[in-house]
Amino acid sequence: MQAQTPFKLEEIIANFNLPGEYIGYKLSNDGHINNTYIINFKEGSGKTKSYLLQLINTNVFKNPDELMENIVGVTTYLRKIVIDNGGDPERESLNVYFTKDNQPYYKDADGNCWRIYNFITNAHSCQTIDDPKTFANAAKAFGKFQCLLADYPSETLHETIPNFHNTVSRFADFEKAVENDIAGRAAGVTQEIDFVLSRKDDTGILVNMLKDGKLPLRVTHNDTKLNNVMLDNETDEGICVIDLDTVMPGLSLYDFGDSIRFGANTAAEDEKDLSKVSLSLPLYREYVAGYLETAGASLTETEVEYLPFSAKLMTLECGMRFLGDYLNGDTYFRVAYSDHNLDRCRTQFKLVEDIERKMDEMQQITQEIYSQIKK
Ligand code: ADP
Ligand code: GN1
Ligand code: MG
Repeated sequence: MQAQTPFKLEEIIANFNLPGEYIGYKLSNDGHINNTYIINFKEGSGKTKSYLLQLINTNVFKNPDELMENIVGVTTYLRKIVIDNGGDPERESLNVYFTKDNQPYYKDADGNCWRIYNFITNAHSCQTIDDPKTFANAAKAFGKFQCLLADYPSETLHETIPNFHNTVSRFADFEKAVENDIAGRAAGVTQEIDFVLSRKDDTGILVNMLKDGKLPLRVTHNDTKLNNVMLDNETDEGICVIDLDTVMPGLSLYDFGDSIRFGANTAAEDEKDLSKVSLSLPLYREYVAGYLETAGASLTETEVEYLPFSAKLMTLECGMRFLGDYLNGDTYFRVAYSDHNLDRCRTQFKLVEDIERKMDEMQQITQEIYSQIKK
C-alpha cells in the first residue's frame, strides 16, 4: 500500500516534462531532511519508469535558487566526466529534470519547492553494514567523488547552509540553544549538555588548522552518510553519490569523519540500548582502506594524520546538533517521536567516548594502510 502524502503529486509532476502516464509513488524517507518520493510512470512501450521527486526542505535550505544552481552545476560537471569515461550517466550521476518553464525546480501555490532527478535503477542504499566490503565500497565512492570535484570551480558554489561544519560556530549555536531553552528541556539533559561543554577545546582544532593554512580547502560533499551513496544490487559497488545539497568548499576530514560516524557505529544512529553502540575497528579499517585507495594520493600527510580525530569531531558535532535541535523543540531534523533527537544525541556521545578510547588503535590502522599506499 502506498503511504499517505498531503500533496497532490500528480499536479506537481504535471509541471515537468516527463513522458508516459503517472501511475503512483512510494515514499523513500531514509534521510532526515527532504521528503523523497519515487514516482512511477507507464511508458508507451508498457514499461514502467521511475523518477525521484523531492520536496526541498526550505526550512533547512533557505535559498532554493542558489541550492539548485549548485546542484545543476555539479551534476552537469559530473555527468560529463561519466560520459567521457564511457560510463552510464543515468546510473552513475544525478541529473536534474527541468520544469516546462525551464526551471530546475517547481514552486507550487503554497510555496513548496519540488525537484526531480533520475532514479538510479538496480541499486540500493544501506542504513547499516552487513558485509564489511560494502563499507569499503562506499569509501571508494566517496573518495572518488572528492577527486572528481578536485578541479571544480569552487568560487561558483554558494554556501547552502552557512558554517555547516564550522564546529566553533556549531558550538556557539549549541550554547545559545542551552541558554534559550525554548522547549524547556534543558533541565532534563544536564549530563548530555555537560558532555558537549567539556569538549569545547576539540571544536576549534580543524577550524584553526584551516585558518592557519595547515589543511587545504576542497570541494567536499559534507553529508557522507552511508545512505547517501547508491550501491549496485549485483556487485554492491558504490555507483553514485547522491544527496548533493551540501556540496560546498570544506575539508576532506569532514567527509571522512562523517562516514565513520554513521557507518562504523555498531548500532543505529537512534539506538536506545547504548550498550550496542561502539566504534567497530574492523569497519574503520575497511573505510580507511577504501577511502585511501581512491583519495589517498591527493591527501596531505596532515589530512591523513587527522583522519581518526575527524571521526571523533564529526560525531561530536552531530551529537551536539541533535541535542541542540532537541533543546530548540525539534525544528530541524525529521523526528518520528518526541525524544528522537535525544536518543540520537546519546548514541553520538557514546560513540565519541568509544572513539576517544580507541584513538591510538585508529591512528595505528590509518598509518599502517597509508604506508602501504605510499609505497
Ligand atoms: P535527504 O536529504 O532527506 O537525506 P536523500 O536525497 O538522501 O534525502 O534521499 C533519501 C533516500 O532516497 C536516499 O537515502 C536513497 O535511498 C533514496 N534516493 C535518493 N535519491 C535517489 C535516486 N536518484 N535514485 C534512487 N534512490 C534515491
Ligand atoms: C542529515 O539528509 P541526511 O539524512 O542525509 C544532515 C546531516 C547529518 C545527518 C545525521 C543537510 O543528513 O548533516 O549529519 O542528517 N543533513 C543536513 O544523520 O543537515
Ligand atoms: Mg540523505
